[in-house]
Amino acid sequence: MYVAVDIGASSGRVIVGRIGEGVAELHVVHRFPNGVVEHRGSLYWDLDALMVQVLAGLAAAAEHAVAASATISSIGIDTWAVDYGLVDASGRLDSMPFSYRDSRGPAAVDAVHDHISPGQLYATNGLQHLPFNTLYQLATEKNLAGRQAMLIPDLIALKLTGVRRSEVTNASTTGLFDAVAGEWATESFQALGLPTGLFPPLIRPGETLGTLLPAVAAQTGLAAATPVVAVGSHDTASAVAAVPAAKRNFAYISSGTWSLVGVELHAPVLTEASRLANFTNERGVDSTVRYLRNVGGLWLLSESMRSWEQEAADAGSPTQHLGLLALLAAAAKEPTGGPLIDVDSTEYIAPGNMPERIRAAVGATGGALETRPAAVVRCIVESLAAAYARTIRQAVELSGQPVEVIHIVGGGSQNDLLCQLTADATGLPVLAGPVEATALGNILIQARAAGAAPATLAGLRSIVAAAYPCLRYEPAPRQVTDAAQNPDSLE
Ligand code: ADP
Ligand code: LRH
Repeated sequence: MYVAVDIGASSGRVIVGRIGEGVAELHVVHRFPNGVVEHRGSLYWDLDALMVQVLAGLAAAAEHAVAASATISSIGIDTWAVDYGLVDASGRLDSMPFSYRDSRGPAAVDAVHDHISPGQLYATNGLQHLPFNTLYQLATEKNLAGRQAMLIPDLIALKLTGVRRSEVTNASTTGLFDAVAGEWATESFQALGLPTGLFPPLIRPGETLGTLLPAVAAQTGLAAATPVVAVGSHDTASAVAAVPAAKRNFAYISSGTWSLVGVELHAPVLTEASRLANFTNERGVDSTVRYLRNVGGLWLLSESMRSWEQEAADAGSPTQHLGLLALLAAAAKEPTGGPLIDVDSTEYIAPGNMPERIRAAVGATGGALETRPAAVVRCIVESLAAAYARTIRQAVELSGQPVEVIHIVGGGSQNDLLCQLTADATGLPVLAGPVEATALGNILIQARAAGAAPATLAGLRSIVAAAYPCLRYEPAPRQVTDAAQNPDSLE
């Protein structure tokens, strides 16, 4: 049995998995919420609280294994990208890690670009410009002397094993990684005045990081010799590894807090057109390139729900708000063709008052959006589907990779309305699921490292396809003139 620690920006889980021929059995042993915490006007992740949950999850995994008369072969860790903590020589954290939703990254963008232009940066790192990319956050640090920067999954791994490494798929989201060489971009560190040893050395998915510290083993009931294996520690890299694609010509959407929309390539696309379209070349498992865009995600919906819940609580009727499924059902009954927003806009990154911001954005383009939650949810979901379609079309044009089918994985794959509207907007079939693709990708890489799963990504994906049949959404028939301009495959 393998254990996946998988923490997204809105929730985390610890999952135990068993892999066999055509078998990928998952058992969620621990689930917990995640979210930014505000402290003196800044936004952070409460790593101590997350570690409490990770340890509780590992203890639950140990109990599960005992009950099943099995042993835990290894542990893999993945989380959201970009963010890091600074540790001193003893491994102690300076402060809670900042969240990418904090305003400090955007504030440092111009200063970084004074040292390296956006064009120079893209030529090396091939990374989508997001104002919260690690390099902008690092530019705000006052004291890096004697400190090492550790990305969140690497930080959790450090706390479990005492070993410091930087997993390569997540390193590729820092802006300080060479997309062609697959190594740290030493010259970028130098140009920005950052110590070249700021991050620990790289480790690749499938390599063993270390074994549990005795204290961790004692606290969780796991064996002290249990290895922690590097997986695609960037959650999106693990999710893409587990996309159950049967053929080469697919696009994927990892749909959760964010939507990561793109194709898999074997070499980065570093053209000016790609930079201007703001596509990223993140590193995937097995040195693949995740050629994608970070498109706005279901954060727009969860954050809107948080506002409505708050409003209901303030009005003294905390139960008078609709839950997710009821909201989506109500939104499905709303008419098509209402106002759309640009879900990619950076104005939605920060928390707070989401429905008002959405209505203001619609208003700013001359439209009007009702305050009814169903209308707002319809606007969000339809805008997401439109952005998915636009992004896939661009990915095909910029990379030359044809697309015949779209796989949606992650929490958003359960959203019927989103899946159907995506099929309609793209004119392509959508295959939805699995929900827990990220944990599956995490576990499959561990199983392969143990010699218990196929060597190729295609082989790993065929296990997922056999174990988790997708739900298929066909695009609504288009009018004849429209259909003629939208052939079955995008090439
Ligand atoms: P992350 O890993 O980024 O935290 P997830 O992949 O867990 O995100 O996806 C979370 C999102 O999935 C939620 O914001 C919600 O919109 C959606 N979701 C979760 N459960 C369901 C469901 N039963 N039906 C439709 N959507 C769902
Ligand atoms: C998704 C994700 C995404 C990043 C964002 C910060 O969870 O890792 O790939 O762009 O979080």
